[in-house]
Amino acid sequence: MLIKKPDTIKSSEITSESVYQQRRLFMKGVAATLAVSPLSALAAYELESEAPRYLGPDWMRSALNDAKKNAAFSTQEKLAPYSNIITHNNFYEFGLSKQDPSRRAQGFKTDPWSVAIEGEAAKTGVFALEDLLSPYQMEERIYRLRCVEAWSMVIPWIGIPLADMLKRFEPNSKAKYVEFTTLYAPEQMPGQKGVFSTLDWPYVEALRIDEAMNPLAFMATGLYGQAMPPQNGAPFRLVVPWKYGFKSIKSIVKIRFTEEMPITTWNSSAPKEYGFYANVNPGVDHPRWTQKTERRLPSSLFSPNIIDTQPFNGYGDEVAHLYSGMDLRKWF
Ligand SMILES: Nc1nc2c(c(=O)[nH]1)N[C@H]1C(S)=C(S)[C@@H](COP(=O)(O)O)O[C@H]1N2
Ligand SMILES: [Mo]
Repeated sequence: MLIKKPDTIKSSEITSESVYQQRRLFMKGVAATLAVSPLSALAAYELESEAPRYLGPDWMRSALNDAKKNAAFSTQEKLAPYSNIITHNNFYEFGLSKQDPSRRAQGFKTDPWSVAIEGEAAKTGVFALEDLLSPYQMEERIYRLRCVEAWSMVIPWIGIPLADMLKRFEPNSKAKYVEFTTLYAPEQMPGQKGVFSTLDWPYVEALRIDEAMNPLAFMATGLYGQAMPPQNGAPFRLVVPWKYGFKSIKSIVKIRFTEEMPITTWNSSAPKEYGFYANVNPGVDHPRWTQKTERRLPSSLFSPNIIDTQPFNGYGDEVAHLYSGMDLRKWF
């Protein structure tokens, strides 16, 4: 994000209309009015034949397939096409351009996967991802994702509420923050290797504990009825829809409960540009991007699809109370 200039959107970042026409997706059987209804995730979206399939490990498949659609955490807005979600990515471990992750992450090894739980909690240790996820019913939630670069898309994620997972570790009264760390594996992640690297690795993000426990905060293991593609942060990633996308850290290997505010990657790299809170806020511009509007993908030169940005990305009813009394211009 540091490398972008304000007035230039590279044409390579704007997916052409023809791509969408070639790759139209057909949805079937997803109308749901009940609060929670079966999704049969792997069959819910009929992807066009050339779309890559991400099935995930055997143990995850039935959990994904049994995912329930959670209508309380959904939206009627148009989904971004699958092809768009899996080819327009920010995942600097695999390169700086939007297309690098989908090209370079395909061999990324995501199974077996383990996650270290550390810090201010009664139950800590290293857990196999399978054991972390197996107690929970997976659900599908359709969220807006708003990048600080002023583009956004609507994505149907599959996963579990973050709070449900965190509570199981019994965080203690000193647990004021939750820190998340991405895998460090330069032999697999070319962006982590030296010279062209813009960030300190591994990538780290964090939430205040009450943010992490908010019902909107989500751990995703899939999208569009499939397992999480590697370029989107397989095998599991955070999704915090009311914050800029950089908070939604991918491919997590460590979760740590802390008393002090953790040092996070983008905040420490450019503290005047990327705040710790990073709540979507049309009232506070980034030095290089106005945050008043956003380009909702799919967008093209002829149909840029610019829309107004909403405070908290439209999730104010659910989360504004977390910040009552805080000056959000200061705590941006
Ligand atoms: N580990 C890691 N997580 C990351 C990033 C990254 O570079 N590395 N990029 C972030 C940014 S800036 C955005 S906008 C979202 C993009 O998620 P997507 O590619 O699934 O759309 O991932 C976030 N999570
Ligand atoms: Mo982003």
